Amino acid sequence: MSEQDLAAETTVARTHGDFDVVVVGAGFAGLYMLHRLRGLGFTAVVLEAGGGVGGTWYWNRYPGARCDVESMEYSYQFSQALQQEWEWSERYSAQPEILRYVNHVADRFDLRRDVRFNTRVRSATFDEAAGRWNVETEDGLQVTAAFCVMATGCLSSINTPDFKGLDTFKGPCYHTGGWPHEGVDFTGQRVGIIGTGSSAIQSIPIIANQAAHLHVFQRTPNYVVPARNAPLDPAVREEFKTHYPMLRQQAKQRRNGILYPPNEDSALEVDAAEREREFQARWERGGLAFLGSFSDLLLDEDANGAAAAFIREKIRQIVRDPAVAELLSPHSLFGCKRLCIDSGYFETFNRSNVTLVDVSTDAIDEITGEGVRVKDELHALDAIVLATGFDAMTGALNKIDIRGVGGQTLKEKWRGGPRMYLGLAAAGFPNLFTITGPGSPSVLTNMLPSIEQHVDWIAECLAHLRTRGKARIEPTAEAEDAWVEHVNWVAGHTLFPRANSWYVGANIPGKPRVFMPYIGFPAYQRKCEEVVRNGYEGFELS
Ligand code: N01
Repeated sequence: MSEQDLAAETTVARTHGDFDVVVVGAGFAGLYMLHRLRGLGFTAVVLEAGGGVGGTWYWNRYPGARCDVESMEYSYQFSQALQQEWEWSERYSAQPEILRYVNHVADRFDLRRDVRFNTRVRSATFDEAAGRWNVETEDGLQVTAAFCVMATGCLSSINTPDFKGLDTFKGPCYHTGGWPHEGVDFTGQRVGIIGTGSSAIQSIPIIANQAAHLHVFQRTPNYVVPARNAPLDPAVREEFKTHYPMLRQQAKQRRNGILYPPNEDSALEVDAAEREREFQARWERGGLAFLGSFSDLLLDEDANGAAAAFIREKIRQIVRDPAVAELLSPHSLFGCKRLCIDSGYFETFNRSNVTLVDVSTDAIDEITGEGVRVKDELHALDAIVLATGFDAMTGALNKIDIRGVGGQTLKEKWRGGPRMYLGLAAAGFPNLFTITGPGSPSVLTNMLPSIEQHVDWIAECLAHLRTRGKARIEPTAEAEDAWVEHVNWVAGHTLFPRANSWYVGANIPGKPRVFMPYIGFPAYQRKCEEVVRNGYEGFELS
């Protein structure tokens, strides 16, 4: 079904009148939320800005876009039938396959009829007298519901830096997070890509293969480990399918909800040869498993430095020009920004049609009609790719005018950084939930189990309220304060907050520096369960 067909089809979604729940976003979170709500007999509508389902996988269609969590784990587990019938083709799925999967889920569970596509939410206002949320969209639609669930994604608000002259560039300019659906052919073109985060690292090898010349504008080099992607081994697929429930349970006990085996040893307690062996084994295995090489990589600066040195040595071995290798070598903390997973990234810099432009000390001065100017040098270009990331975790929520009790806006409440109880709800905003909001493990984990855990918690909470005849739920300010303090306390025992990452908002000028996600998926799940067991401790129900 084409997106136009889908959009046309969904205009029949009932959007007038009152609902039990309005859900914003039809990515993995919003779709599963709808499924759970229906199962419990609640009426719900989903409002989605895009022309189709899939959220991040709907928008991020840049060349090489691929998940860095392995396919057999990056999938829903709520339906045993679904996880048995779907056949992933590669170890790490590429964006088109994930989008096919999420469309399959939407069809299989008949979800589209309650989704209104091409509908961007402008505001959500809590009507205190009625105890309901009024949600308004940019095209003037008004929906009211007793509860509002924000399933707006952690990395969905794109960051376009304020480059002088950007709008004067004569050629096309693309953002990786909003790639044209018809694709882009760079054949014969001089292309400039700004940024060297995960999105750039995936797209650079492919664009370099096509373009006449690729200029990579790098402000900060990144730690990158190989994905070692390959067709999915049928034996691995079968092993998962046979033991899915057990493996899913095991994954939930891992710090980031991913199954790779963590090594509990300290990097400093083993000798240099053993350290090297472990790093090398993980390097050869590929993917995020490198983070599990030793238990203290993200806790101890010396342990961290050992992993950093190992990767720098790999870069020197791969990149032939020593000056380019040095420029590509990060000297920041390892793993405290999202670790990048590549397929041939460093090798790409050995190509004669690729130039690395260092903009670490001399920033990009301006973009002219002809290209990108750094100091006195103009890099003439036919097309520009902005791989400049996202206003993470708070960006999508702050774009919506969300008003709670007394007309207070969420944006105002979050002026000093996001404040939420469990990353699920905020004091002063009754009956509003966020899926994988700030203060929950979210982006530090495999997003799928984190999403399912939040959706299940919210669904069961709403069912509980209905059973008890309660109409309103809101966290207390005390519970919220204590949780925010706890999130900071845990982060403070790690190296994470010291890195200039999007986890702390460092990529967005003026954004308050707060470490936003919660470190520790198993402890977090236990806490959420305990809150329920203690009668929704920390919440006021009325
Ligand atoms: O964005 P980023 P991303 N001048 O913020 C640079 C997920 N993801 O889209 O580091 C020059 O990481 C910026 O430089 P610096 C994943 O969680 C997952 O790549 O700020 N450069 C940086 O190099 C990931 O972490 C997957 O100095 C400027 C780059 O732009 C997250 O999304 C794939 C600049 C932005 O990197 C975001 O990744 C892709 C300026 N003014 C994404 N402003 C997988 O699953 C910014 N930059 C594999």
